Amino acid sequence: YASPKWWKEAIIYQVYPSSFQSHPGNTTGWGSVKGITSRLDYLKELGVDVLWTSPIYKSPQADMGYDIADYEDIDPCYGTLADVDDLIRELKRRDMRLVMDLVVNHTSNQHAWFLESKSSKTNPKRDWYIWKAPKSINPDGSPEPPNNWAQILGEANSAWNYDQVTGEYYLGLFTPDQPDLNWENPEVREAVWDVMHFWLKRGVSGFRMDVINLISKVPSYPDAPLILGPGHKYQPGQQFFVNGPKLHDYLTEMNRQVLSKYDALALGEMPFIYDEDEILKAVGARSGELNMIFIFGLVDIDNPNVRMALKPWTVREMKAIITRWQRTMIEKDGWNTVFIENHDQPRSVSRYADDSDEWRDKGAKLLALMQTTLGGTLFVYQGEEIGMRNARSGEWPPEAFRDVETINYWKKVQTLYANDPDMLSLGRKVMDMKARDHARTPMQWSAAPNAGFCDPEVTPWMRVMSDYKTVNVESQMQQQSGEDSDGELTTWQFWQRCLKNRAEHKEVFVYGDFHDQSPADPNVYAYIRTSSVDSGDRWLVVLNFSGQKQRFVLPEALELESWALGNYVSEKTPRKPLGRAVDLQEWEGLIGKVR
Ligand code: TEU
Repeated sequence: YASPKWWKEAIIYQVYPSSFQSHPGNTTGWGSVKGITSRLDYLKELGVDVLWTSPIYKSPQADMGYDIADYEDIDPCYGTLADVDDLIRELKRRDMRLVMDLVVNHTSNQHAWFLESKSSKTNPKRDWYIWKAPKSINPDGSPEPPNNWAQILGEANSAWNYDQVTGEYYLGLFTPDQPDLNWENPEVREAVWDVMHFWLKRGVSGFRMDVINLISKVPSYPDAPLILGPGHKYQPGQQFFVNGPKLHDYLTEMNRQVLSKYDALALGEMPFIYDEDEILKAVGARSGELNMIFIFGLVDIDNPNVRMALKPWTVREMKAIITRWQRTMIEKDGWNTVFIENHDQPRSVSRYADDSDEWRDKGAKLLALMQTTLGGTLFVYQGEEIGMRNARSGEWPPEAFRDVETINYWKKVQTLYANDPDMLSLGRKVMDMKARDHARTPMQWSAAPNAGFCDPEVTPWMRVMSDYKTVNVESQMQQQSGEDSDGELTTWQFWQRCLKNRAEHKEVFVYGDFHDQSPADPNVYAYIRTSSVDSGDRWLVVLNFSGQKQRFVLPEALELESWALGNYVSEKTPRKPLGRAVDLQEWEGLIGKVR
């Protein structure tokens, strides 16, 4: 609380532009910038301060805009630069801000820089990307890639792509459509700084920097160890490009050349790294690099070595991960991000709670209570506020998936396990549980055709989830507590209430101290948040992460003053007693003040 900042206190809402909101008369089936602008009052009412939009730049959309062909223009499917200026103006009018995605580990293979780079070995931009000669030539004349690294979004394939014209390979860590930029080259860094100035001068308030910890590669490009099983020629090379040797030099330079000149948010996405010292180098208060990063601990909880696979996990592990980063950032003067959803992850209610019709609402509210009472900057992903869930198991045929990662995954499974029905059905299960598309379906605004996402006669680019008639913004905002209901808030109304509570007690929930009260309990997560100012306000949070009733007993030193919020509390349900023993219903969550 000693160093308050807008980006610490802000509620940041992630908009996935293709699926957020289209506008009347738009026949593309895609969301648009105009559509986003039309929903600002809605977001304000929810309690949002800042929008982060996933990429809207010109792009062939090989990876939904994370393949950028022009950093200084908007893709026609989303609108125009003038639409963005309008969005920024309308945000400012409401005292809100825009944060844009900055994808500069790689560009699209259609970016002018890459087209030049690949045109000849002597082109001035040749060295803007990472080109290497084949490791060897096979007896049949075919070349072998420089090393065995696998693509991140298609681990059956090499991360190196052969170019017939110049006889060399270029690196594309994610897909062949996303060639990696060569950050060793100072001209590349200059070009990136220019892009950042361009948007900051236009009124953008900062960036979410896509895979920013992948920009420095180990220059010898060694082979990766064998991690993936039989049938996998290529292997994850993460240890050779995650937080590589020059990362901190580049981030320091970025800060000096660009960020230090604006009041801008520098938010780094940093997958594949869990090392405390490495992370603190980037987000320590005095690091001079980034303000905050997305740490992947929690969202990787069910990932073995690659994301498209399953690993069992326990609530106790989940609690330990959250507690670890809450404590670390407090003790070591860093800064947390609080998030459990984004466009790369399945829906949180399906993953961390129970998305059955019976428990979905309680589960979504439980997650709202948890997130709005954790320290750091809070992120809400579109649809999370109404408890949107994954497609039901088996509901989507394999062809329904649109994401390149899932398409590549299903291809691999079919190739490797064509005659193994068990492995094929396991593959389907992985898609049902992990596919990124679960989070990319159109926002459910109302019970109107296409869920109010686009005009009725237009076909949306991605299928609308089948439950939109019952689960949508309009009905959840309108429902009155009164005679005919039991007075319970809807998921949306509960989120709004929780966000308000956080905003009213920032010194506790955003900045305060954090102490786990139940590290050994296999189901209940209970913690104390203590105000960072002299008042010493203390709040208790008790969350039952199970579908069974549980009892939590308050530690001796604590005495409850009052319960403030709970996902079972309603006008007709009497308040919980204030005794030492807290009896919890299935998926029940409560917060209260401690004396
Ligand atoms: O994601 C980076 C990333 O590593 C993951 O979250 C990724 O989705 C996962 O590892 C795949 O298994 C970012 C973007 O958020 C993602 O949408 C892009 O596809 C990726 O970078 C490439 O730009």
